Amino acid sequence: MTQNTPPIDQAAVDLIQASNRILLTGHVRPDGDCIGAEAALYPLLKSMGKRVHIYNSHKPEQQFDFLRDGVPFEIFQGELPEHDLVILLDCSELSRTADMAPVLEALPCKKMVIDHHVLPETAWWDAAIVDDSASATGVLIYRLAEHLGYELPAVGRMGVFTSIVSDTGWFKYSNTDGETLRIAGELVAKGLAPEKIYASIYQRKAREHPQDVGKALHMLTYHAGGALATVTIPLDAAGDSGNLDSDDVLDLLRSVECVEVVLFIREVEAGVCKLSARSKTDYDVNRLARTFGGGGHVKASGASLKMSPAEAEKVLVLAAIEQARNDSLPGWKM
Ligand SMILES: [Mn+2]
Repeated sequence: MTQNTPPIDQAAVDLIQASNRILLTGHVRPDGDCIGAEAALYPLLKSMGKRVHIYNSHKPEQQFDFLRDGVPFEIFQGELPEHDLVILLDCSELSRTADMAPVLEALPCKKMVIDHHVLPETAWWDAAIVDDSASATGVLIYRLAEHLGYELPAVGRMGVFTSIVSDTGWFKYSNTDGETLRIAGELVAKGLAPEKIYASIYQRKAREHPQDVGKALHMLTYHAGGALATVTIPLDAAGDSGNLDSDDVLDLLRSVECVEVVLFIREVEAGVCKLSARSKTDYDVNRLARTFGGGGHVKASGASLKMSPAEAEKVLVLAAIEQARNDSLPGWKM
């Protein structure tokens, strides 16, 4: 453990130990951190003799299929089996599970949150393992395994590593701390092959992928003298906005020297836009996303906006510039 690592909350450990049937879930369109944390927690709980199910609103992307080895990911289809405990991973509000939320809420069982995002003001859960300074939810699972003296099996180790690399941009972002690298080092020392995970997650794109990136970049606009970049993708005539991984565009735009903040806005259904916001400076995109009912981290946040893509871009750009003005950021030409 690093010096500032908070201890695992004993109430959370007690609740896990007292529960026999445990359901794991996470946010919609689960990312590598969410899927990785589930793949790590599943065998840990199984080894404790628990009956465990994983239910998500969407199935894991194909790029994470190496985490399916012995880990049954089920898709929510309106009903959930009975449980003693639901553990919500990589988010802290049931609404982030979309369609599952009302069903989860109605379950007469205990609820736990394991998350590293900035938390909502009211703690509605029965117990939690939370630390918004942790680089990934997978780090919290690794801490829990360490706390319990449990050795993660290969799939669990790949789960934690996938969590970490997904949320640190393969160790590039400022959340890459000593603990993150220590854990990654321990996983590699135990036999994990980073290049295999890299190839699976990042090097299996479809042949159309480069053209999709090209198309998205046609929608690039700079604002505030170049400190702010937006890429807005509306639905096409067929009602599709592609399935481009926002990071493919966000990474590229962050590489531009003057750019401090990138907003990737995609219309996911008619009149509903999903925002992915990234900052490479001290600009707090969590604050920006919260203005629109979203949230996340200081440097990576998201939100869902019920408006047209043009309207979403307009209000987001205005709000982003307003925030820069309030904070008197020098790089922003207003
Ligand atoms: Mn995460």
